[in-house]
Amino acid sequence: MSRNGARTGEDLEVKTRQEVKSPALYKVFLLNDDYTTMDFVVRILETVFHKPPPEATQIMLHVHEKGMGLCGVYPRDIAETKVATVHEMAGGRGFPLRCLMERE
Ligand code: TYC
Repeated sequence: MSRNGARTGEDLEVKTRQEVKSPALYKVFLLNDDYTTMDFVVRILETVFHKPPPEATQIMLHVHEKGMGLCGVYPRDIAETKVATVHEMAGGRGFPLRCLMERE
């Protein structure tokens, strides 16, 4: 704002930068456990995270061997929905599969 209260080019530049700020992103991970079947985890990766079958198998094996693995990166509401969907689908089948999200 200038001394006489009028908007300056600087004010407009600040406003434009705020309006295009992109939303925070969250990484969604699957955790390993001893009970969930490999087939079920692959199906979760294909249906919830839209991974093609060979990549879904690769991610599942990575989680099985290393303990956790990245499934995707999403805005917060989408990441929350994916975590909830995994827990609902796993719980419905009696599997203890866990999924978590972490701000990027
Ligand atoms: N460790 C499980 C088994 O041997 C398979 C598994 C993989 C479970 C990935 C969870 O996120 C997971 N049946």
